[in-house]
Amino acid sequence: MALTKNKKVLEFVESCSSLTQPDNIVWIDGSANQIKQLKEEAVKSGELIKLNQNLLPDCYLHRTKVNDVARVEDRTFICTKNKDDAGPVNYWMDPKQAYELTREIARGSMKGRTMYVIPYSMGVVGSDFAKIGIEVTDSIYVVLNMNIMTRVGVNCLKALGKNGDFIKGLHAKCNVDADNRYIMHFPEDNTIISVNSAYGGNVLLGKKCFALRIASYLGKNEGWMAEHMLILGVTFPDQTKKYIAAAFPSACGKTNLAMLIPPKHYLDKGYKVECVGDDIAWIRVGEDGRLWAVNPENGFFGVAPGTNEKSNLNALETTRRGTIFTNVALNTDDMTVWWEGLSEKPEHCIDWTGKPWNGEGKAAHPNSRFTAPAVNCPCVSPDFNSKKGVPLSAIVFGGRRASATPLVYQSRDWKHGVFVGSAMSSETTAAATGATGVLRHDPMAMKPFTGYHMGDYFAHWIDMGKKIKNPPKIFNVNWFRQDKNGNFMWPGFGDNMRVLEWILKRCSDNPVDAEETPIGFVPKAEDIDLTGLDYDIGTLKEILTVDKQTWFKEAEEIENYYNGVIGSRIPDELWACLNELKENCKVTARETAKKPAAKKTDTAKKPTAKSPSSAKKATAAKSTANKK
Ligand code: GTP
Ligand code: SPV
Ligand code: MN
Repeated sequence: MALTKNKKVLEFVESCSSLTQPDNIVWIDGSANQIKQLKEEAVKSGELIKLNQNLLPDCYLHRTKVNDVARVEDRTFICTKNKDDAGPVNYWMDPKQAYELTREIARGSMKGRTMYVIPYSMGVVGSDFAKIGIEVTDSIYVVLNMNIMTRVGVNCLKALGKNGDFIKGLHAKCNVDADNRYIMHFPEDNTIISVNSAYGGNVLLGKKCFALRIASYLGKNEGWMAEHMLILGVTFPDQTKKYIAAAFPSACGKTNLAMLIPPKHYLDKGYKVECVGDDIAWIRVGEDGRLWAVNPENGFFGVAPGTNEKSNLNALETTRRGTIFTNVALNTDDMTVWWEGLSEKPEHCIDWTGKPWNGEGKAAHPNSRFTAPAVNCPCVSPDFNSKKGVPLSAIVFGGRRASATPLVYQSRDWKHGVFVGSAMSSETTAAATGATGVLRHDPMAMKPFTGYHMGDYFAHWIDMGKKIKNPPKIFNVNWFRQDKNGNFMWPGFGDNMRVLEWILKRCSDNPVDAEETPIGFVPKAEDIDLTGLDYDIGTLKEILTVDKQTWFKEAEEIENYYNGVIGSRIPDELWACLNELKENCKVTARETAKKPAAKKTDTAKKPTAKSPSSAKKATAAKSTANKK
């Protein structure tokens, strides 16, 4: 029975059911009883495997089809009337064509199946920040995951009232046919249609589809920001608190940083790190002129491989009850789960494809995941359900860079920070289909998630800066520098606290000193606390070094990207920063002679940047690379 009198909701549900022709329609009310029944049904049908209920109470394993294990960026479309509005880094399809195509695919596809109607809220139900969505789906897996990842049920319909608007989402699993898989976004209609997948980001429509792609578009028009960012709080020994938001591309360390356990001497002193969010932040300017962030989600859809007691104990603890595992291995001796990096290999296990594992290849898919409720997390922040969110002291960008990018550096100001974000590149990971380990541009970690033109997105960041009286400081980190043998040069994980401490010391009224380099401020090696760590300060110095020649090449690469890919909508402020970077990195003949070129401590003399417009002309004439 319909759970609302909201005509728009009823019409939407009716239009979905007349298209897909399900045998039954079930409204998800969010009650524990209904969820329990759905789990039982899914276990019966084989969609879920019940795990050892003593060791992992209320935990289940799900395996997807082998052709359906990650986001499909090349089948994800932004369907704006005007192609230009989707911009150069999104795939675009004409909305009329996209509706027709996906409707044809979905037509009659729920015959013999049940259609579930999931009312959900991104953000605390009824808060100023929150937005309601309705996802219609024929997958119990989707219902159960959405029930963990978002706030689901009748409350959301109540909050919507009789006339409220919502984001429409239709998911039809169809035959999970990769050749007819489409993830369509219609930002101008607040609508998402997903067909022929049953995996994570392709089908949990509240997450990347709504909370980033559609929300970024809404944010641009309404003056706020939807970002691919974790949010964490640091409590200092004197009990003051500061908050950081950090944008890293998929599978580049957000969940791990958000839940980090500081090294022992920090804990002994009284430091504490708490998790507000691990993937998405909705950010607004508060009345006090600061940026305030909320996490619109209610759970974690985290990468399983590499998660262990040492790397991320908090994540592991979070997954010990009420969790759905996707594409991990099944330890058949005790009906628990296993993945690479968790522990010693189990004696008997079934791999993620459902076959006995003989020790060759991966037992768990590299993009296998856990879906776990945020309330389970031992370090979840008391601000997790705060309606107004948390004030940000720092924004941190970061990516997976084997070389070039230092462990940490600070931008000179908001505009330069926006430039640093826009210039991000990172090596691709298993979170999306396609080759891994390929360096690609991923501005603000939003390349796959911006629902409009990337140049306008940069401009929106610049515009936001004008509205923030007390902006957070902007930094860039890189936990992934490698030596010539391919070993990581920084211990990472909990030890990243040492870098966070420096970042927050730079945000204090009495900031710790730093060295100015061509790309921004880097720490003096002795200002990174290495207490309790067996780590060579020489290595630290190496990963803090900014090599001018390397960065000159990097600047040229950014210029190619600006010119050849993003194009004319890039704001002048960013061209000015690019020119400044190039100027800063020009190596004089004398410097070439006494290589390696490194930090300059003389901050007084700054090169004059070319005027943005003349720079634009000059570069536009030069570059033809990277047209897409
Ligand atoms: P998504 O959920 O896809 O957005 O990924 P994420 O950004 O949350 O990444 P996550 O924290 O799950 O980490 C992804 C992978 O990077 C895992 O295999 C981690 O073990 C590894 N990783 C995370 N943090 C660090 C770090 O500080 N150093 C190193 N070397 N690896 C890390
Ligand atoms: C990511 O790829 O950034 C994820 C996983 O968080 S998914 O939800 O599949 O997008
Ligand atoms: Mn994550």
